[in-house]
Amino acid sequence: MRLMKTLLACALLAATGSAALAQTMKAADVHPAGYPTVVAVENMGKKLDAATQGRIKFQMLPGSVLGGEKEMIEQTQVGAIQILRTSLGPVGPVVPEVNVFNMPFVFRSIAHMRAVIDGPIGQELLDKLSASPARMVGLAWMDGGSRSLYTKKPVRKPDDLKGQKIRMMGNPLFVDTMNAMGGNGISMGFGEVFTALQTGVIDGAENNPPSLFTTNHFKTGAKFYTQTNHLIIPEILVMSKVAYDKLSAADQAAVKKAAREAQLEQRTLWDAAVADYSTKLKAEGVEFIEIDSKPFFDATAPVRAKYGAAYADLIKRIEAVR
Ligand code: GTR
Repeated sequence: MRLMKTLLACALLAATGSAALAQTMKAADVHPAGYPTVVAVENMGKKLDAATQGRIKFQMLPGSVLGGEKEMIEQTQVGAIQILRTSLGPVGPVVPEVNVFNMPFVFRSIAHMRAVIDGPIGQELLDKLSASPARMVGLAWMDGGSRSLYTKKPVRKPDDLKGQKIRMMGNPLFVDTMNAMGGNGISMGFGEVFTALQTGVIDGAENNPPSLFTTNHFKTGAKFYTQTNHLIIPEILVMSKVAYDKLSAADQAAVKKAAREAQLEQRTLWDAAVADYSTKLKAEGVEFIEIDSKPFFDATAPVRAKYGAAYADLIKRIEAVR
């Protein structure tokens, strides 16, 4: 009887103990509800809730409610956001080691990028981010497709970009990329692009079909979508180190497992979204201009030389991935 009572007391203590450690994590994304990254992270939260008996839950905050990516990265670093899905682009200025994936034409194709992020190099880069002083833990990669130019005047070759101000994500590497491609790169947050296009502060931008559609940027007259595919940048899912360090080893492992599953689930959602939004963009009158991207590849060689020097061996390994 006494033993029973002691066991019961222990069980009760364990239950209240774990309840006290329960964390509702703010999960943030610039994209709206329903976007592939948002859905995959929501599903990850549901799985974690079940796997940890409610110790870990996600509160999804989509649609830039907590700011642009630069601001959200800062909030994640200090622990105000616990889970962040962001493009790797704006992470580059904080963790320079990841810039290798941000270089123009570093991946031959989306299939090549996927093979790299799914394999040892992908894991190495997540680990480098986690080991950096940035106070973020790299959990998983997601697909951001490939980025192409959209402008108000058709562009077919680097010369057509002369004098055109093109919005790029906040990272000097991208401004250099656009300048090398023939235009004038302007660094700006995602949330400012619509008004900047509308008022003529910029003449164009670059992104994948789901982002071009959901932001309505094409409604500003930027309806020539030139298939340059100059940047294939993976998205990254990170956790604030502040939150991660509070978890037990078992819960940390559960988070990493669920994140890896989210990486693969998002890919399926992504492929469907690209097909769906490309059809919708065409129906809205967006002209997809097929081009030979070689002149843009050649024009950006100095950017790869400048930024790639620091990762020469890694780039050779990336190229060797089939
Ligand atoms: C999207 C990406 C976002 C954001 C945006 C941008 O493709 O998913 O994370 O980086 O591009 O251009 O700022």
